[in-house]
Amino acid sequence: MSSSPFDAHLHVRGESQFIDDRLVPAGTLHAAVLTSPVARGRLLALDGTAALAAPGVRSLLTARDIPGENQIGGILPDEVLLAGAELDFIGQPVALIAADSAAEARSAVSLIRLEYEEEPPLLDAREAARRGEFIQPPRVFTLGDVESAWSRCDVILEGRADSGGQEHLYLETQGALAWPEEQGGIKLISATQSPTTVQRTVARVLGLPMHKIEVDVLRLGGAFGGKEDQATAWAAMAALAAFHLHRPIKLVLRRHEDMRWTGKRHPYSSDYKIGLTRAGKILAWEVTYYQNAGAAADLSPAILDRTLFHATNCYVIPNLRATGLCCRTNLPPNTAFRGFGGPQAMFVLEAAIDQAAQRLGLPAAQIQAANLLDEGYEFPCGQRAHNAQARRCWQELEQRCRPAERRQAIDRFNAGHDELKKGMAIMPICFGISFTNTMLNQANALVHIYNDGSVGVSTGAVEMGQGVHEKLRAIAARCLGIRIERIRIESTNTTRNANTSATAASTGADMNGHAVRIACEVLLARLRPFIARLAGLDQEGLVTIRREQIQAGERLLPYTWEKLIAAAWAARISLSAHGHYATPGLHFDRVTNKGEAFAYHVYGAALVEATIDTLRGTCRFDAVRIVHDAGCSLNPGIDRGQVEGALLQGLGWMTLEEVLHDDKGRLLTDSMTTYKVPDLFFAPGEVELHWLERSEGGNGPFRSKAIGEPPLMYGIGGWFALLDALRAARPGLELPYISPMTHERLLMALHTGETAG
Ligand code: LUZ
Ligand code: MOS
Repeated sequence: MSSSPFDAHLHVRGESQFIDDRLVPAGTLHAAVLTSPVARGRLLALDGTAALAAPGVRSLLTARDIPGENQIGGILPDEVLLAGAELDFIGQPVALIAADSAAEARSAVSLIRLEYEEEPPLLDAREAARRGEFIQPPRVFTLGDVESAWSRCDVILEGRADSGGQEHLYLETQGALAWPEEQGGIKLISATQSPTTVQRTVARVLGLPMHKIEVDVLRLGGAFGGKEDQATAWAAMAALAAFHLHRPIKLVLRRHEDMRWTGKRHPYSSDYKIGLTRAGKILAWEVTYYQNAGAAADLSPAILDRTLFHATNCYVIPNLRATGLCCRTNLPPNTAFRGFGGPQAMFVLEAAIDQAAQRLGLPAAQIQAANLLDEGYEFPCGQRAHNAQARRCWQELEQRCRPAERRQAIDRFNAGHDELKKGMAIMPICFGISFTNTMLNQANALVHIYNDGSVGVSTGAVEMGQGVHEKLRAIAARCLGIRIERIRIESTNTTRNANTSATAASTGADMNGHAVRIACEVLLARLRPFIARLAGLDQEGLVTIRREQIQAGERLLPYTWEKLIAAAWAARISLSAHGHYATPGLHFDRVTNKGEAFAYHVYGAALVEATIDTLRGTCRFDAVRIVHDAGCSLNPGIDRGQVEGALLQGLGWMTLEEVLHDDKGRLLTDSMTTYKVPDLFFAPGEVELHWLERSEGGNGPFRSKAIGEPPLMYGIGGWFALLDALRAARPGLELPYISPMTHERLLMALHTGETAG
């Protein structure tokens, strides 16, 4: 049963409503934001005289106008909404102008005069660490005894690996609409993955109880983690202006503003030491991650935790010490991005495995295969692998995609070509599903059966193009035994679903789907005895609803779904239910760093083949072949889209996409012409996707598995496939493990034997 997302036809016809498409009420004012022009400094004075006199301008608001707390930090209270005396990053909001039009607001912003002292910014994570600029104390995960393990190793290698940032480039930029309600309340439409976070933070900033703030989300034009925390500030600014001016306020960022002002995937720089036997068994792994957090905590501590949880990816590493340093710099606070620190950890380990393969004279794939985890394996947090599929995914990849034959074909090609060289790599993945902060693993659903038999479902799940609403529809239809067309998924709204977690951590369909299932079960538990009474049966246990047929055992009862619901309503049976789901079995101790952190893991393996042009330094991906464990998919079409999109995003992160700043902390790559993302032409020539056969299934509804983030990490194989092709062109080449492998780096490596670093 696979149908396309119910809003897909709206997207292709341009009929889907995003914030900027909403018809706004007459009298709506438009806001524009003045942000810090310097990455580090002190604000001495702000003169808004000229701005306030400009045409159409209604108001200028600064930190002084905040009636509640000037604080938007989620994990740590270290981030102001509007700057006070300290300027901490370029793009830090300082003041807000509300005007009759967006153009007037923006031109007035340029008239605000700032007086400030500029200081040299801190931009590099290692430099921040040298100066003791940490957002939190070091986090350390240990397993076994790494110190005593070194003496048992035949080879010990040390190295360094660096991976770059990544711009989310959601199609819809950050934005919000806010309007004043009776009795001082505020209603918001916000492009957020986390309506409750917006509600809580706006309440805090305005000094109001949460019940006075309503947040509604219809859909987002993409998010990828960039709207998990960072949608909040723009919503809070719109709310602040609506609060003061008693007028609806619209605040939508332009692309340049969004790229310059918002945080990205965290760049990481890491030192590692790996110890192996001669046969390639990994015995010890010591790693220090320098995470460039930017100027405030944002979600960085949680992201660093996920890095530590994924320090061993899908490999058995009995002795480990992984240290995570959350380094404060003067970049915009870096934030959630699909994978959430996991990909950074996996890149470092693959670098070490590659280095070991070179030293031992073994293929990297042999070391990878020799260390794949099995059932019962102890992860760094002490959790045991259950339903481990790492080896099955690898073996199925070998059977279906025949890497040994691909290797021979590549060697043959390389022997016959000078200008073009091919390479390949395998990337196996293991990704933990659950928020690493146990508390966040809960969701709720509200299901109404209307008295005409149609059904409205509300949950905390935000639709951002990932198809979660279509999956929830399928779950509700299956649970109730009725056609999917009867189900409508409502907007995500804080007055219908309270205290929801962000739609994040790949858990949206799992947790909200279970909540929908639970609510549907409550409804069925009311309907079944009612049906039994109607039909004069003494056993309600025989009653089922399947394909809209009301049955007692094999006997069809003379009711349609509509007739049943009309009768139940007439009999005054409640046709609304609320379901709450808390992922069972989770606990984690943040002092010992031990516990059951994840509901389950997602596994898979990808074989990536690439070709480089040794003259020009360009590259392309010829084929990516994947075996992925999607469990019992709720919608294979949606899941395929998620795998393909994540793969391309991962390949982009590893190759084309380079976030660059100058030495003053100004973003150099602030447009689509200077920041290159993969397009259709860069997509692999072939993407061959196999769902793991006879999957054991996951803990999602109907034994499905989360899909959003794990496949991004297949992209890491792209970096190593390019390295493999480079080595075919320049045997013995020694290359630092620096991602992205841009065309420039490829060219430099080919012609000078180094990468531009
Ligand atoms: N967000 C979060 C996430 O708050 N905690 C997580 O563990 C997480 N993991 C992935 C993506 N977003
Ligand atoms: Mo996230 S990186 O918002 O799942």
